Amino acid sequence: DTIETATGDGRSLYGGTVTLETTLSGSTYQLKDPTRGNTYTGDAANKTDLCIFGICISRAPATLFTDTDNHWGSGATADGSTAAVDAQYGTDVTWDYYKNVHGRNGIGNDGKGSYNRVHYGNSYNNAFWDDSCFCMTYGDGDGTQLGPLVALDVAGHEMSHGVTSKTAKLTYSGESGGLNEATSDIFGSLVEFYAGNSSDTGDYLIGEKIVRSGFGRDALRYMDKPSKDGSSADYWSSSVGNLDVHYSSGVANHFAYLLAEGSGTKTVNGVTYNSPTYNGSTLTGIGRDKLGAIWYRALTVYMTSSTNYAAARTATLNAARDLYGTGTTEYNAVAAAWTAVNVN
Ligand code: ASN
Ligand code: ZN
Ligand code: CA
Repeated sequence: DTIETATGDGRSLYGGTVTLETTLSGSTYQLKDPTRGNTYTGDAANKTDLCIFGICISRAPATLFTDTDNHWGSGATADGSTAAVDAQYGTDVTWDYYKNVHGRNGIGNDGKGSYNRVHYGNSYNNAFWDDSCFCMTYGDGDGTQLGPLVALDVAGHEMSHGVTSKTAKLTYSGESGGLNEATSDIFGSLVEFYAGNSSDTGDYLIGEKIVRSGFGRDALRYMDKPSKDGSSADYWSSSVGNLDVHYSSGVANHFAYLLAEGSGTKTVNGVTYNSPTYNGSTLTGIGRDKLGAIWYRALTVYMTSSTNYAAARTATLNAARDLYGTGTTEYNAVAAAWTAVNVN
């Protein structure tokens, strides 16, 4: 069969109708993007992996989605691939974000794509990155607490775990684990802003599109005030490394929000935030683009597997020095935002 690149479209769950670059193999379209390293999306068919300590006895499949008309997802040509449209679109946008904003060519900066598996398990309320398959996996949610976990910020979060795995390799426990998680929340959110999708606008909430009424709040996590989730830390303390990594991440998520947007009350894309500081200081933000540039350079140049919060302060200050110079507004804002989350 002849293989060529085609342009199709998909009706997504959360992002409206989106453009998808696909592969035409003979007369069959595949949900595989030759313009982004052949990143593809497959069906896990409600199966699960059987793994112990990273060794897998069996794996859920990733059966490549195919279509006859290159119009994917629900609607007139319903083909069961709706969640797949969101996952493929999410990793497309994340690919573009890293390439166009940070000059990074794919997760490993080698031009190679990864893959998504959707419909993992039954009523599975999670999504995850897995180093052993180098892939992203998404549950459909139980429909009560969560819907399909394929929104932009979730896809950006999971794919960013791959970037961390290829760069700083932050160990997934203790303070470094919190920094690993925060890296995924920060870039997942910056991806959402970058997408500029009017159906899923950028915000500092994580998972706002996937939560359902049974979840009891309007997002999984809140970067302006992480403790709004009932578990995350707003500020560093000597015990923060004992928390689950999705809660110790709060300190860095809060830092990132404060660095970009500043303290106090602010409305962005219709969402109002109110971000406190440890020392009562008033901060002025330097914007999302500079947050992204500083965090990306810190992650890829200065952080290591054992970076803790004190070392993250140094890493981001080094990055700000490289990018903007010592004593600049940006450099001073990094220092002030860490101090405002009690990292000194
Ligand atoms: N959704 C979670 C995450 O990506 C899965 C996990 O607990 N690792 O962080
Ligand atoms: Zn994560
Ligand atoms: Ca979000």
